[in-house]
Amino acid sequence: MAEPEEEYKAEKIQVLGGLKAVRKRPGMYIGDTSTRGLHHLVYEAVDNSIDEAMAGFCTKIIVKIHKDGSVSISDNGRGIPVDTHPKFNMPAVQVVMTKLHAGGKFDSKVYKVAGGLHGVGISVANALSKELEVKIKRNKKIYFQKYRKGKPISELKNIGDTEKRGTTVRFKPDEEIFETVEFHFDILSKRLRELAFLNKGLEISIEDERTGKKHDFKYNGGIVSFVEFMNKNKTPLHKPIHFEKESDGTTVEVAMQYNESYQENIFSFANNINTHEGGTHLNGFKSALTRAFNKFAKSDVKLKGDDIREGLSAVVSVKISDPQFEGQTKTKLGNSAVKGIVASMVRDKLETYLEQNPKITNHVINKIVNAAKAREAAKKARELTRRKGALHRGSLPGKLADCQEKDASKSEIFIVEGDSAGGSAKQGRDRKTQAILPLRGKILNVEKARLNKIMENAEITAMITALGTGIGEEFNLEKLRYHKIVIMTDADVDGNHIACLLLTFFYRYMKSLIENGHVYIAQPPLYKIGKGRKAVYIYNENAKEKTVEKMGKKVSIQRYKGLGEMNPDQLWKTTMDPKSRVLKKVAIEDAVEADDIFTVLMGDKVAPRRKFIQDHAKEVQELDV
Ligand code: 0RA
Repeated sequence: MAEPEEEYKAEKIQVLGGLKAVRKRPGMYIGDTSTRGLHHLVYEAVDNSIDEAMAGFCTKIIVKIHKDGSVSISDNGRGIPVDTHPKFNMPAVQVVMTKLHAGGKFDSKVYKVAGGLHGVGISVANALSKELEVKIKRNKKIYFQKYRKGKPISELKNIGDTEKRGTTVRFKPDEEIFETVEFHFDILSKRLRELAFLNKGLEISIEDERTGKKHDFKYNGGIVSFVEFMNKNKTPLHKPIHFEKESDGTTVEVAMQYNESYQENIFSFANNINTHEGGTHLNGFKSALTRAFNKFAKSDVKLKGDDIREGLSAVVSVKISDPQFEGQTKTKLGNSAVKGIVASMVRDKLETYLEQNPKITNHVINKIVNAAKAREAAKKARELTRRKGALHRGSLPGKLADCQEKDASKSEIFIVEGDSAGGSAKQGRDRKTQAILPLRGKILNVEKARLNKIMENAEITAMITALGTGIGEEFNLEKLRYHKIVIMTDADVDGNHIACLLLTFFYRYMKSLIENGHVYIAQPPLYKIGKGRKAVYIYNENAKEKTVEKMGKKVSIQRYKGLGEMNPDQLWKTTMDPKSRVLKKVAIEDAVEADDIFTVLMGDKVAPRRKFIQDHAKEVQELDV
């Protein structure tokens, strides 16, 4: 670990405001007060330790979820300064904990994050905590201070001696503020793993004292390890390619590796923040990629970006001093200069690489040319479908029972497994707002086919036409004819498989439908429990026991194996009626994991699928009862 070079001066800590405002309007500072906002508190604290690591003074971060519901974040950095801040006449740590946006600006190597939700400071976690304790090891001493709802309840005390250095912050979120105060190991673990990939060599561990679960992350390969991780269940075409360059205080790092699949998988980050909406760094990368490959392809036809990125897994990470975050979720990098910096670096390095590795270059270019041919064929197929459609009435598929409503925001479509359930759904529905599209048998597994093959599948083309959005380059969310797309399948193994196939299709080819919250899964009941004239529908196993107990003896239990066993009226009441139904909205919580799940479950490698099913055997059994 590096020695502290500059002596700390308390007045360098910048202060922007008080904490009252944070408790009054927490959403302004952490986004919301749901599970997401709750976990954001931990990220704020971890970000401080990461800053300390990026400055070269910290090598290890430990996050613990404690039995009492609190969480602690420890690091072995320099320790938050404890000397008196001249302006506030209190220890610097107290300024950091009680004043909004207080942070140290010491040297240009410290990349602070401006705007967005990050970087609001640990004081926000303090303001929103029932209790917070900070312990600092610094100057051979141990210091301690405790707060309640952001206010100190004791002075900073020297409580012992030590040879070590570092900071531990432990807090218990305030249940007056948050809808839930339960921390999730998996949510924290995913983000910490990502941070470990992005900060090579940094050790990050997470431990859950409630369950004994523990993960240790340390990746000496950094984002190269990240790309290997992304491709772990795919067949790579070469070893990962890695570039890194620093100029004028901007660091650009890229790792990329092609695999045999047809999916593009690029993650971009700015100052460790996942830029889900992309931005200038991603645009720079894509444009350099297109130029470099076009320089090397012998054909006179220009290769298109989409074809060049087929089967590519990549991570683009930039660290810059004044990032501008834009977009709906503030995850789009806006700094215009970054595009050119990334593009020229990637072009330069990638062209050299392609020149020096002709075998790999040929292999990849072959794949790109095949992708281009398939895309051309898909385009023809699309035109054909369109022309064929135009010959029939309107251009909607024959088996679609459309709704009367023309306003998409008030319309729903149920994609239903099988003709018989489709028939019940057609009879039971509210025909004003609900359309029904029955699917015959299983749709094509899109994980194993290119778009041209997919376009030959009648069930899929019917679905694309019904939705109205088009697909591939033509996809247009504004043309979506129904804002709710409901997948309705039997609650058995086959039904699950069909739902998975449909989800894979949406995820791979119409991802923004999922990202914009348009895709739902219907929850048909598993049982009907009756007694006399009373009947209760049961949607999960737990509720079954409870209900039977409550209703007493002599109850009749009917188990529904499929949607077809319900008459139209029952199907309406239990599964389709907006007043009483349960719909599950499909959301992508973690893009790396989502890609992996689809690859493993729907891809062509058998061994990882078997392992996944064994690992998840319990859940599978529950689905399969
Ligand atoms: C300001 C200045 C210095 C360190 C820190 C803040 C610091 C903050 C946190 C928060 C969690 N862990 C942290 N570690 C360090 C450097 C002061 C010096 O020159 O020693």
